[in-house]
Amino acid sequence: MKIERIQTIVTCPGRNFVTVRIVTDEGIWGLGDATLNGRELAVKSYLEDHVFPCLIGRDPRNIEDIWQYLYRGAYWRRGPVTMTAIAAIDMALWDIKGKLAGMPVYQLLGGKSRNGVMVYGHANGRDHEEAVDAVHKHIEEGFKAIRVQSGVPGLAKTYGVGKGKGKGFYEPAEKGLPPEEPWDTSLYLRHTPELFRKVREAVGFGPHLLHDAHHRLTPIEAGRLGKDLEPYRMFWIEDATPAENQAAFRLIRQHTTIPLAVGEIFNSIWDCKDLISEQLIDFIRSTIVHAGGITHVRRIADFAAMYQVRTGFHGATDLSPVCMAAAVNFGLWVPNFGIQELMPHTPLTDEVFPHNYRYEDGFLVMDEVPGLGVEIDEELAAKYPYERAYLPIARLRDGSMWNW
Ligand code: CS2
Ligand code: MG
Repeated sequence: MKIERIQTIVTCPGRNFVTVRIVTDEGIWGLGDATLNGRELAVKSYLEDHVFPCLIGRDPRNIEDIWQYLYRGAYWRRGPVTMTAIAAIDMALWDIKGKLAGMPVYQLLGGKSRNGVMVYGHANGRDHEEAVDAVHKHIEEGFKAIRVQSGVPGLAKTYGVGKGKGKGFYEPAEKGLPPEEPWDTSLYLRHTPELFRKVREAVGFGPHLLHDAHHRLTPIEAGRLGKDLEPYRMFWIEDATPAENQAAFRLIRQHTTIPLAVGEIFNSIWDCKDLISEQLIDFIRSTIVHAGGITHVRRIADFAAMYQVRTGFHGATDLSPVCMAAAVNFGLWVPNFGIQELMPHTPLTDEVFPHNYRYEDGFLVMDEVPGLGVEIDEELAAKYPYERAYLPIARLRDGSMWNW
């Protein structure tokens, strides 16, 4: 069997997605997600101009060899563009292998360890009251775990909070050039514990509550936030501080027992080796599309399992339904599963990417379908061409760049 044709499909049904389709000489095809928010076209070029020519004619069943060929053979290793490109090829090859074997990818990984993957939804509000309303709505919809973000009084706009009222579709990336938003850590640290006091008061201690600090705190500020949120029994605090310096988490651990989650911007096991082996985190969020595909994330998960660190995959709107299908397959199998993020795609996106996974009472479930269980409607996708869009940038009142 040989790889006969490979293409990228770029579409923007509300937000940009880059998808890879690999077709074999026996007509079996596989899909992979290659979407890197705000840098989509860089991955497209990396694939088309450098990777595709090297894969034509190769045996798609040799997933591991192709992974090593693209990682070691590139000479230049790691990084978000490279590892997203490798991830897209890897996902498509697992999709093909599942179809060849006539079974879902989770069966190839080792079968089901659970019947569904528990997800957390996004409850956000422009103020605490709206956020509490959004939490209630998620509970009504069966969510067992809810991430809560709210506007911060005194800040015009806060990351993670949509323009609309509470629940509904929120897209962090904005069309045009990167929006620059004011940030003030002291306001945020003053109001966030108050938010969770109100949420627990309103809904009790049943639901799991999560919060994303979006890399906006220094290690000691993160330690303080953790201490202040301890009474509210958080499931996790996410991206409390940037993790380039993995040792920074030692300081946070010294001050709080709140579970820590990190890794949505990680691209390889090297980004989290120390965080995991020193027990500095409790959940690893590096996900299939940005960390080298199923083949590499399986290594990260297996390594994490040795330290009782569980998976908490990133699942925001910029991870396409192709990545979500791969994540659900992975989540059904992985022994040290923790939780899966679920930010709803728009109905149009779901139409462009028909998929088998579905939400049921707080979980994502899927049927026994060969491969990843996702497709792309190329005709519909072609109606929505790429539109330049970027994630927001934070600046302090004095104009300094923040986002450490
Ligand atoms: C966020 C995302 O969902 C999350 O945890 O951190 O909104 C994230 O900022 C975007 O997915 C980045 O592309
Ligand atoms: Mg996040």
